[in-house]
Amino acid sequence: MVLFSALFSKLLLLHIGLHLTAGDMEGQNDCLQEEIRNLRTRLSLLEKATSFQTFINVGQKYYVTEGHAKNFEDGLGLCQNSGGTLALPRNEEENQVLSKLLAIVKSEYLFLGTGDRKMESVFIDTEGKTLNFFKWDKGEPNNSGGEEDCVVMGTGGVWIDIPCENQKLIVCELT
Ligand SMILES: [Ca+2]
Ligand SMILES: [Ca+2]
Repeated sequence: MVLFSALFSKLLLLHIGLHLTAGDMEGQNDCLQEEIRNLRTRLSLLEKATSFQTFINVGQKYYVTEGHAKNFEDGLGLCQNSGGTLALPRNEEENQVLSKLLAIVKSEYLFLGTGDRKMESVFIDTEGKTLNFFKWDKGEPNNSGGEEDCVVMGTGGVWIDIPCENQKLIVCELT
């Protein structure tokens, strides 16, 4: 009887052990699946970004351009068709990287994905949210002539409000 119960305990422990191992493997499998999903997402973003004439990476974001100059509205449509939106740096690092792209393509200005068309002096992004980061040039935004509701980045990464109808380089951001 003692022997039987010892054997039974051993079998029980073995049984539990096997279950634990199977559970561990399942957990590892989930981790691997998750990792593969993340890699696939990053790969398809990379493939999309590298299909543009010029692209530059910062964090999880790519700034991309085909070198076209358009007005704000047309630029916005162009970026939306690419599955992105007009470039808008959210911090100093992103601003520096975007200004580097401007230098690479030898352009003077590029449109940013912000403006104050809805309410003067309230600059919002393309989703209607207010901004936490700005890089205004000296004396900007000045809403010159009462008709500057769009924003460009100029040489050195400074921001300037200009009329939305001006044609400037379109850079999109992909995330
Ligand atoms: Ca304005
Ligand atoms: Ca201005």
